[in-house]
Amino acid sequence: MAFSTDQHAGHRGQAGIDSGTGRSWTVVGPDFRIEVSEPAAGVALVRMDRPGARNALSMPLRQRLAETFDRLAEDDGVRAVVLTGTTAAFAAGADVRSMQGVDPVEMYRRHTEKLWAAVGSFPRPVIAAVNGYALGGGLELAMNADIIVAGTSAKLGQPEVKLGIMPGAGGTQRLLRAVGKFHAMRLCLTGEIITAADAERMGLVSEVVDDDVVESRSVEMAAGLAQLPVLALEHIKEVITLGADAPLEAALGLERKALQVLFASRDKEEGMAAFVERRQPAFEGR
Ligand code: CO8
Repeated sequence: MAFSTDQHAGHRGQAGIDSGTGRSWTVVGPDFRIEVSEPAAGVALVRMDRPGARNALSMPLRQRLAETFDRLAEDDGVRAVVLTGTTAAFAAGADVRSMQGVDPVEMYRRHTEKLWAAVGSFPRPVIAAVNGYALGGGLELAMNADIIVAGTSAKLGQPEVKLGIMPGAGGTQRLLRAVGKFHAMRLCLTGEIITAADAERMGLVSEVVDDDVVESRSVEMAAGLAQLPVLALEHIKEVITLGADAPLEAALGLERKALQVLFASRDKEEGMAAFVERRQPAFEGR
């Protein structure tokens, strides 16, 4: 299915395929679109839609998604991002058709790790709002977010083994770190697809809500984050992300240093003054 290009072009990231202005734009690919909107102040909602393929992550879709996150990262006014798909699927994995007949050198040259890094290293909070399938590369993408909100009907898993391959963009390692050896082994070895309730029990998702409020709940959470002091948010995210794989003493040192840095921020003075004076704080992001 081909999407038509919006004629009201405001921004053009790449030759004639982006349209829109400010914090709302649409990326139009050959068989997908990525819609960016600002549903609340400081919140970017990024919606992937590749109809007919359960949002399978083709290389063009991955590349444009990475560019979208790079562009959002440059905008200090974007305080939190909600990444979502459609009601049918967050993403059903890497595009299986695009991997048929592909050799190892081509797989290497795709450098998909760089594309996911645009999401994983986004400096401010990212919430994955998951409806439907989050499988294989789709679950790997969700695990690059900081918070996962899933609908009750969501289905998650790493089914790559059934294709004769294995996860290759964090599905073994991020999953291991998120849920521990025995759940990670079960999911990756069996390829079993689990429910949102099972995922919540094993700590793979942050919150499970009714399917029809996944997006609104995620935006509500992001809007709350967008009101908080951004330097504190960025430091918390950085310390949890980097600290997860560091020795405990080093990670605790990183935590202390980050806290000490925040004592140089105007928002720290404002937050504490507002508490003592029993008023709402007016954070500046400085
Ligand atoms: N890739 C390509 N096309 C897909 C994919 C996919 N991952 N998933 C679904 N589609 C397509 C189907 O082929 C079908 O297309 P068509 O109508 O033209 O035949 C269409 O989407 C609808 O799919 P279904 O008819 O199968 O819909 P159902 O609702 O019956 O089932 C499922 C939905 C359960 C999601 C099913 O489609 C499915 O099992 N999909 C594949 C899931 C999967 O195996 N994902 C893992 C892929 S491998 C991976 O992600 C990691 C590889 C490691 C690489 C890392 C770096 C590149």
